[in-house]
Amino acid sequence: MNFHVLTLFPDMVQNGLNTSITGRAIEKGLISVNTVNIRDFSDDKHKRVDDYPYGGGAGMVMQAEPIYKAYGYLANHIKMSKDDQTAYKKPRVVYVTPQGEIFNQSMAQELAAEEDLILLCGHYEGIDERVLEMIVSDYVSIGDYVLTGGELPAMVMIDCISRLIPGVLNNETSSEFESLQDNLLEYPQYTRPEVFMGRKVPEVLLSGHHANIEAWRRQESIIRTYERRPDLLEQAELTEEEREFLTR
Ligand code: 6GU
Repeated sequence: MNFHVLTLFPDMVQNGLNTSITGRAIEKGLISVNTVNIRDFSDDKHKRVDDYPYGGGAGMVMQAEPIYKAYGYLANHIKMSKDDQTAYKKPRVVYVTPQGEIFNQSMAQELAAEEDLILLCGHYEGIDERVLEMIVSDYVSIGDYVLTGGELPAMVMIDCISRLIPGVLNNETSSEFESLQDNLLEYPQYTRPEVFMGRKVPEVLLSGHHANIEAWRRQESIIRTYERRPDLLEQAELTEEEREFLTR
């Protein structure tokens, strides 16, 4: 999968993702992260990309033209990289903004099916609405808080989507049975030593009895979700018995 990021801070995005699991995924060719610096498409002699808002008010607004040109350059670059240009379909363009739909695991799964994904990162007070109307297909936020720019949210989305792509995680199945896929939180995990500062690993995990271990983990997942994220339980698929257990 190819991620394309329209940004004023390409180094931030590259440095953040060239490391660890995403870095290895890039090396293996499973994903690519292409950054386009919006500033390179400013025709201003001082390379300005922002201006005062019409109507007044605090802050600056990113101008339409550099973003439109950067997008045009990128869309052409993507098209030309394809073997069959007649089969080319316009990639989705995600504008990362606190005004978007809240990103979640099912959105990540949906986006992981795309061959190319363009992420547009804003700064300052926002972007001229006209260029958004022209190029953006999806508005996505990573949560109800405000950040200084869209780069971190774009990196969050790329990280989350990448680990769903086959081969990115060492363990082929480790992204299948985990938190949130099924609207349940993960069960607690333990590793050596068996006793840490007087605290023992739960006996069942040392028993070697796989059915009991599965049952214990399922129960711990449900209890943990009930305690920490009761809002998720409504969406979770629980048996009648499990629902009843929670009402006790
Ligand atoms: Cl996607 N962008 C910015 N600038 N702030 C955010 C956000 C996005 N999601 C939460 N806060």
